[in-house]
Amino acid sequence: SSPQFRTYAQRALHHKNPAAKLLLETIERKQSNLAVSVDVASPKDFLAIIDVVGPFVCLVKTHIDIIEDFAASLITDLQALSEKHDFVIFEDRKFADIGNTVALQYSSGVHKIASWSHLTNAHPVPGPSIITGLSSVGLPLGRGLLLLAEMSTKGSLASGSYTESAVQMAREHRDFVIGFIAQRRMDGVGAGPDEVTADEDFLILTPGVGLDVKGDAMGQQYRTPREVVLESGCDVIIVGRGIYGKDPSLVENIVTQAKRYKEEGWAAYLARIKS
Ligand code: 5FU
Repeated sequence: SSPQFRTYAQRALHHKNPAAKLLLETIERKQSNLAVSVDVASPKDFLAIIDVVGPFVCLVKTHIDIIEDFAASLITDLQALSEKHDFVIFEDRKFADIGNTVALQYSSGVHKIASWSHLTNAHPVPGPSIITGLSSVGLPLGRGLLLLAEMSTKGSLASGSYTESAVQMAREHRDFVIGFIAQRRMDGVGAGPDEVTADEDFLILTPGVGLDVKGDAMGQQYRTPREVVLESGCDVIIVGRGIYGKDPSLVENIVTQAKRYKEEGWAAYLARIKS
């Protein structure tokens, strides 16, 4: 059967990549397919939000280059929260350059992403060499890569044959590419019937999730957890402003929203595996 009708626990057994295994096991352990995207500039707010949502999420997604006055101690604090609350870390870096450059951007510079982020992602636009570059750094560390097969924004160019090529690239690098940022399942996309192996099981992490609004003023589009997980077969819902809203100091509201999205995401998953 398609992976979308299997439990997260069953799927964890069949993944060899340590980051994929960790994510699936964490989802099962915490009964949460909710990821929170913490897109705030203040390091203090960043850590405070993560500490508050930590109990409810399987994964925290970062844009580390948003943080003002970045200090290496922030990473130590983030890792301590990841241990305390049992969540996976995903730096949403969206690499998009030649293999040699992305390998340096991933390992070095101010942020040294590979040293702390279990998952990162890349645009497939440069072709397979971007995977070669990133895997030279990430694979020995047990990291995993997601390819951006689709985007949530209005007018996205990542569609049709571009999306199909992204899936083909992933199929050829199953050790490191564990799945996609996409809006739907990618099982069999772009492949003839003989090309899809029985054990093909890509993780689908999906941004553009919101319960109260349909989008923002800059092209973002939101769908509900039910549409994303039950109807489109995605595995993880990624929620940013829907959870921390406009004021990161409103702790009670953040807790309420995190619980709400966690429950909606899990109910959609339970309905999916029953169908
Ligand atoms: F790849 C993508 C995409 O297609 N859409 C996105 O929104 C990534 N994102 C990220 O998810 C984006 O950079 C934000 O960090 C987050 C969505 O935040 P929101 O506040 O829930 O809209």
